[in-house]
Amino acid sequence: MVKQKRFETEVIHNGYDSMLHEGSLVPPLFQTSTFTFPTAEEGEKRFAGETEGYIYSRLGNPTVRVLEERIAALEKGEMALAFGSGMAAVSATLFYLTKTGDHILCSEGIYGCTFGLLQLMENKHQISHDLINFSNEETVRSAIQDNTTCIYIETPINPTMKLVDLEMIVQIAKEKGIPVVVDNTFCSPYLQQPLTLGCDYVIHSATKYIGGHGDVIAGLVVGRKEELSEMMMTTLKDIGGIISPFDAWLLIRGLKTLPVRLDRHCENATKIANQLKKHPKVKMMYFPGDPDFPQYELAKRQMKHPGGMISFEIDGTKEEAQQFLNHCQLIKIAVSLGDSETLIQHPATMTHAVVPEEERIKMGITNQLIRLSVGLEAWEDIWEDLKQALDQL
Ligand code: LCS
Repeated sequence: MVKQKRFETEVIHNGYDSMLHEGSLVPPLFQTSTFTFPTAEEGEKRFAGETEGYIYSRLGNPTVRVLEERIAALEKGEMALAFGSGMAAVSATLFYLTKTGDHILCSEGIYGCTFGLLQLMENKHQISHDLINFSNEETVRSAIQDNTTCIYIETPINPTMKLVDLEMIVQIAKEKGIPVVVDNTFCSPYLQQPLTLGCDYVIHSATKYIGGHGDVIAGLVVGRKEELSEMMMTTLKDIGGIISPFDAWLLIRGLKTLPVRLDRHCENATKIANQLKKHPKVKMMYFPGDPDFPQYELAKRQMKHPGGMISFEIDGTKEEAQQFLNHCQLIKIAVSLGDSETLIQHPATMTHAVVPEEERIKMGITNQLIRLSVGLEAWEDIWEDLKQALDQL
C-alpha cells in the first residue's frame, strides 16, 4: 500500500500517475459522454460488472475519478462521489438515507436551499425533520425519535457561524446507531475532517473553497465504500446529478492550492475581524477565531484555523444594512463564498430568504445580519472598503 503523504502534498499528487497518461503532468480531461467497447462480449462483461472499465460518463469518468480519489484521501474516507452541485450531493445523500415515514434531525441553522429540500421531503414524501440546537446533550438525546435515520449537521453553520461539537454528537449517534452527515463546506478538509471524529458522511459544496475561483458549481460526498458504492448505483446514477468532466478538471486544479489559499483567507479574516469588532456601527460579530466568540475553545479544538467567513450585525435597520452593502466598492455584493474576491451578502433577503421569518429569527438570522466571505486581496484594502462603507451609516 502506498503511504499517504502530508495534506499539502496529497492535494497535488494523490490519485494520479502521469506515467499511465503519456507523462501528462496534469490529469487529462476526458471530455466524452461514452466509452467504446472492443467487442460486444466485453460490453456485456462491463455491464455485468465482470471486468473493470468505463461505460458511460454518468456511471463514471476517469477525470472525475481522479477528483473523487483525491478528495476521499483528503477527508480520510474510503470513497467519494462527485455531483453537479452541492445541492445534488445533499439531496442524493438525504434520499439515500431515508424513506417515507423517516425522520431527520438537523442543526438549527442550515443553508437556505437545504432547508427548502427538507420542506420538500416532508411535504411530498412524508420524511419529517426537526431543527434543533445541538449545543446541549440532553436536547439532542430527547429529540431523537424511533424513526430518526439521519443526523444532519453544518458546522460552522451558514451564516451564523455557530459550531456543533462533533465528538459529542458522534457519541450519542453511535449509541443509537444513527449515521451522522456533516456539511463541511465552510471548512474544507484542510480545516476540519469530520470522518476522523467518527462521522459517517461528509458533504461539500465544492463550488466554494475547494474550487476556490468562482467558476464551478459542484458537490462532493465522502464516506465508506459500502454505502457510497450503493449511492453511486442509485441516487447518483439514477437521479443523475453528475458533475461534468470539465468541472471535475477545474476542481482538481483548484484543490492544488487549497491549503495555501485557506491560510491566507484565515489570516485576512482574523485581521478584518479584529478591526470590525472595534467599529462603533458593528453591534455583534460572529467569527470562530475571536477570543470572545462563545465557542472559541471548541473552534480551537475542532478546526485547524478559524476559517474565512465572518458574520456581523450592524447597528441599524434592514434598509441601512442594504445601504451599507451598496456603499462597498471593492467588495462585491454576491452570494457564494470561498472565492479570491471578497463577497458580501444579506442572508435574510438572499441566501436564507426562503426560510420563514419566525424560523429565520430562531436561527439567529436577523435583518441586520451581514455575511462576509473574506477574499485573498490585501487585507488593508478590504478593511478600508468596509470602513468607508460603515462610516457612511
Ligand atoms: N451547503 C452549504 C453550507 C452551502 O453554503 C451551500 C451553498 C450548499 C450546501 C449548496 O451548494 P451549491 O449547490 O450551491 O454548490 N451556499 C451558498 C451560499 O451561502 N451562497 O450562495 C450559495
